[in-house]
Amino acid sequence: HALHRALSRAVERGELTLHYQPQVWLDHGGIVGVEALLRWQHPELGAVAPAEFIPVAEDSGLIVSIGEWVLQAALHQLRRWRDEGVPCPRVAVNLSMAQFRQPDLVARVRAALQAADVPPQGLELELTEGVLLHDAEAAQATVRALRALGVHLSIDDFGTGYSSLAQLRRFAVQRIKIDRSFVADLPHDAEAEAIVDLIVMLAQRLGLETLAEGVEQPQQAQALLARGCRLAQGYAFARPLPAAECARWLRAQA
Ligand code: G
Ligand code: G
Ligand code: MN
Ligand code: NA
Repeated sequence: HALHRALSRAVERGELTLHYQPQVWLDHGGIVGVEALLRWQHPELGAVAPAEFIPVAEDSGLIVSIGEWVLQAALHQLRRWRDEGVPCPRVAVNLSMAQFRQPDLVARVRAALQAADVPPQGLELELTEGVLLHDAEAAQATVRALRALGVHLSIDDFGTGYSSLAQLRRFAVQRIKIDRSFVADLPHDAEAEAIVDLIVMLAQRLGLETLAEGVEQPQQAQALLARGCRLAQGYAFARPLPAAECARWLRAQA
């Protein structure tokens, strides 16, 4: 597979970069953190979309080494921002299933935090619902160990996967990210409203925060806040931005 061959060299050739998308409090606009999102610029292919290359990386196992690079790069960026006085409490990193299942994941995360000199509270790991389904015993142990280390955990794309409500109770994450497909149909679609209501209510009862993804319009932000969702991310606030632009955005907000 040509894409796979190209991707396998992307890290060493420095073709991967991270963009950062701010996450904000809906009520007062304060900054919660940023999500690190991979970008790949290939010399001949140009910009390859994550939707195209992440599945290739996942199927081939390359996601483990790429994900390790993402973790280190995101934490070093946060370190630089802190040194420069850029206000950013936390960076969120997407963790794929294969990474989550590495036996030495917790040690790797601890080492990456130490290498970047970032406290565990400065890192959030975004898990997918699939992570919770597979080998529930081992997954619970990993989640507990990560929490004990002090990193924040969230469930990404919530509502699109197959996890049951019972799984949420067993896994000690702090936050649910409401998938943008539900947010897209707010505020006037009764079914989308019902689903968002259900997720927010469930989260509140379990003591979890909710963050809405893909908020593009102020009316969506208002509808979410009215329904008890306090955190958001989306084009209404900022697109995923190159580090320098994100730093300017963060400074301007503070
Ligand atoms: O960045 P959007 O712009 O297109 O990202 C598309 C998809 O790629 C999202 O589902 C996102 O979770 C995933 N993605 C982006 N960056 C990373 C990453 O560093 N690791 C993993 N595993 N997935 C990522
Ligand atoms: O990891 P996750 O699946 O949450 O990835 C976030 C994805 O959502 C990225 O592809 C990012 O570019 C995209 N995204 C971020 N904000 C918006 C938005 O307001 N609208 C839409 N349609 N996509 C968004
Ligand atoms: Mn994500
Ligand atoms: Na998502």
